[in-house]
Amino acid sequence: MTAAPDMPAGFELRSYDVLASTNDEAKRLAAEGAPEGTLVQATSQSMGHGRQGRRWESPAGNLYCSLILRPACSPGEAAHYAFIAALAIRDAIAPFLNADHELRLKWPNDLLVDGAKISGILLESVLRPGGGVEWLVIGLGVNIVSHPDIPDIRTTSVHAAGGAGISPRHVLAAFCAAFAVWRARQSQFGFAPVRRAWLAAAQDAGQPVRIRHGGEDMDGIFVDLDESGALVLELENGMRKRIMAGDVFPAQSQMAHS
Ligand code: BT5
Repeated sequence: MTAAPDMPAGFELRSYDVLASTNDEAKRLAAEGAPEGTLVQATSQSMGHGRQGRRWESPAGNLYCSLILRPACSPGEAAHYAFIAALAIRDAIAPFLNADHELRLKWPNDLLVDGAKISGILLESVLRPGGGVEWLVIGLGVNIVSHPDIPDIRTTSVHAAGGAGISPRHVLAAFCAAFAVWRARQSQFGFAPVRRAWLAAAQDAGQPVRIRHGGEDMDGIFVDLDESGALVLELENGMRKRIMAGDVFPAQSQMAHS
């Protein structure tokens, strides 16, 4: 394996052996004033987490990292960073996968290879008293050498999909480079190019899906991603509903959470 690459300009890496959660450490550092571009990476996590306190399995060998940003934006615009991060992870790992694998983006925050989860993203932010974003932490979990056995969901890793020999540090450096490119596009042209690229790679776009949120299910066609990052669901009666949070399942599938 080649030497660990440096991070691109604008990113400052802090590496740890074991952390409870890189997001928790990044939030602590952000509250203490750590600058934009700080990256917190751990070899493994003892209490890695996803949305709603779900557990993120975090054995050594995979990528666990959190990026601190201080964007001058509204909370609504901050949500765009989940899509920018997903595209950047896609760009970072896609060149290493065998061509016969299909890498898709799942609303709002997952990456799937042939339908199996390879990565999850967790955005956490704190607002200023005036309402703007004080800081934003983007947590990335990418399965590189291993993937957990989890009842009801399929998982995979970069190695399982053909990318042997790639280290977490290589994936992180590639992520940072791609993230900078997508962020520059967004600041120049707004959310439109990110939205278009994300939709073109989205799992289940244009398909019948079931959305599960807060114990309730809603069925419809996944017709769009709107300017705020909401999934637009067309119901049977033709009405369109904006979904801000929840889990998406293909219609008529075995439905566990994602
Ligand atoms: C996510 O949550 O997918 C976001 C995960 C973010 C993890 C990163 S790691 C670095 C940083 N520090 C943290 O503490 N977190 C972030 P969600 O959509 O809620 O999905 C969680 C679900 O994914 C779990 O309930 C499992 O079903 C599944 N899962 C857990 N570990 C997994 C893994 N390693 N690979 C694939 N799926 C996993």
